Amino acid sequence: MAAHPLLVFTATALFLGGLSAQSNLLHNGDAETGDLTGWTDPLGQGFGVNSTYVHGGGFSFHPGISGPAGVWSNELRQDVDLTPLAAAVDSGTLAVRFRGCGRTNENMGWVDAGAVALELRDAAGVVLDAFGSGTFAPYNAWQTFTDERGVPAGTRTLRVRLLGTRQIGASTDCFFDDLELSVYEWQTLGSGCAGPAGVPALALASPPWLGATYGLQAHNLAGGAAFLASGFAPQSLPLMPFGQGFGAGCTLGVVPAVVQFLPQNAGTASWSLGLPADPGLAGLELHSQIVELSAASAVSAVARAGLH
Ligand SMILES: [Ca+2]
Ligand SMILES: [Ca+2]
Repeated sequence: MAAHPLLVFTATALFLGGLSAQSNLLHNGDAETGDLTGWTDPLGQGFGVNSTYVHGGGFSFHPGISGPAGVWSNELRQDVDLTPLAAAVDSGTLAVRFRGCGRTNENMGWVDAGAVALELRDAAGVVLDAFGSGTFAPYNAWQTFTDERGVPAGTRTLRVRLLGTRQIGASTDCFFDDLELSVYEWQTLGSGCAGPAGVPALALASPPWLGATYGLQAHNLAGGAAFLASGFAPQSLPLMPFGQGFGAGCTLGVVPAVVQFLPQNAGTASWSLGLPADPGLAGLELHSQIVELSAASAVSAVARAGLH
């Protein structure tokens, strides 16, 4: 039987739940220290916490009574240093999610506008990308927001800004609570090992956030029996000695802890894993690799994804 040209494709998905094993990169994002610990007031125009309008726990952030009566702006800011993740940032494999709650109060047509912003800044302070919530509305009720985006190469600081503006009166009545900033990294690594359907590819179907479902999709499979091996450690084990038609360039890239059969549909296969919302898992690296076997054609393909 003629040997088929076989290539092993490796791909790695990396997940970073946080710096120093935290899933939330923000300090005191929920105001539950009862003060402004972790935050700064760059304008010096006043900001504090309150326990009257709270989304979770006992406190939220609130500009409140500050400055002279009339038009006034307030800001509370926190910078997160991404320097420890510079390699991932500059390889273009890091993504960030910013989420939380905000509330704009309105009285007799006067709006105390609350909004948040996320700025992705380089080492010189240049804003490379940004998210803005706009004024939280409808008024007088908590609103939730979520933003997800890739982190541009060169980003070194994530700046979170809580913004309040009043038109009249002596108190800026907008509120912020349960703010969370998280990152993950995902990437494919290595070269592929082609079977009759070409070089298999792995794509990220859903991001590996703690408390969410991490999903992968494999393409270019050849209709053989596909298995996904998952584990926490990489390796480089040549597969050719095991037979099954594996070529010389085929390696097993993960130390398997779990192996699952994956049904195929027209050359694609999906895999997913629910990740517990356990901050202790932050920084965990998960490697996954698809191995395709076919007794008839001895087709094999291997892919690897990881969670880091
Ligand atoms: Ca709170
Ligand atoms: Ca007011």
